[in-house]
Amino acid sequence: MTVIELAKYLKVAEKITVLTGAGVSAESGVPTFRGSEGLWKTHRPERLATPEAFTRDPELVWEWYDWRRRLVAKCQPNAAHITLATWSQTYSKFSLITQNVDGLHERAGTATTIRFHGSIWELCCWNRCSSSPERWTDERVPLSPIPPLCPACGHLARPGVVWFGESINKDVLTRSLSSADCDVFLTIGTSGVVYPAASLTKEAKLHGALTIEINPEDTPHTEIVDARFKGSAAQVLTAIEAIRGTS
Ligand code: BV8
Repeated sequence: MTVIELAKYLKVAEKITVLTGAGVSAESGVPTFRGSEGLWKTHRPERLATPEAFTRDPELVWEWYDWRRRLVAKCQPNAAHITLATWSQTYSKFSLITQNVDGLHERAGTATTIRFHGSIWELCCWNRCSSSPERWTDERVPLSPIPPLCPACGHLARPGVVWFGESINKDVLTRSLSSADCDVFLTIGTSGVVYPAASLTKEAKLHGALTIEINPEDTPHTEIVDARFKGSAAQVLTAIEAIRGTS
């Protein structure tokens, strides 16, 4: 399938769903997780992105998240985020499910982003105390003190993200599964190794959606999608929009 053919298909499609991963933010300067310069290169996931790691050393985990918050705060949405934001404002039935926690889709203007793994800009009470909201936004960079505390009960606060071994929010999972029933499902910038997010592409295929992958590398999705576009999210999406947006 060519970019022109996909652009023409998108022009007449009604329901579009996009699943994004860290690759979409790579061109904004946010390191991916598993790439050669990735976040996991110097930090092992089980040492930082699990409840056990947080129990063992909350300060180490918070130092990693604060470092990521400070890095992301200096980054800007790139052409991929901006094109997807345009689509979110163009299609009445558009869903964007992101595994990213950086908030760049929202900053680009995609209003209703389904945050599959939560947000690095939100905190929760580690004790889940009844006097604090389930999660709250705190965009201070740097955070102080580290580790931050729950303003209601004074105990530890935790990052508002989903760690390995933690379940996806039920409402988020339900909304994501129902958005997989669409005309076109695009999987963009994800290595497709983290579940259950990675199962959404197959879910869309089962619903009969046209499934598309945009990624410079092969992934487990590559052999199941209907068409793959080998390239960067910003370049491929810009090329598609140049045709879709004018034809
Ligand atoms: C759960 C936290 C139930 C926030 C993250 C089967 C079913 C269910 C669960 C499992 C299962 N098998 C295993 C599990 C357990 C586990 C899992 O999937 N493990 C994997 C590693 C095998 N899943 C879970 O624990 C999930 N919970 O299932 O609950 C349960 C409960 C108890 C026990 C079992 C099950 C929760 C997973 C959430 C983990 N949290 N992040 C944070 O700190 O950020 S995961 C982390 O990986 C990020 O969220 C990230 O989004 C996610 C996926 O990574 P990618 O986004 O794909 O990034 P990556 O670097 O890997 O790849 C980047 C890609 O971009 C590459 O392909 C590259 O080629 C491409 N790229 C690079 N540049 C560009 C580009 N593409 C386009 N343009 C470019 N310029």
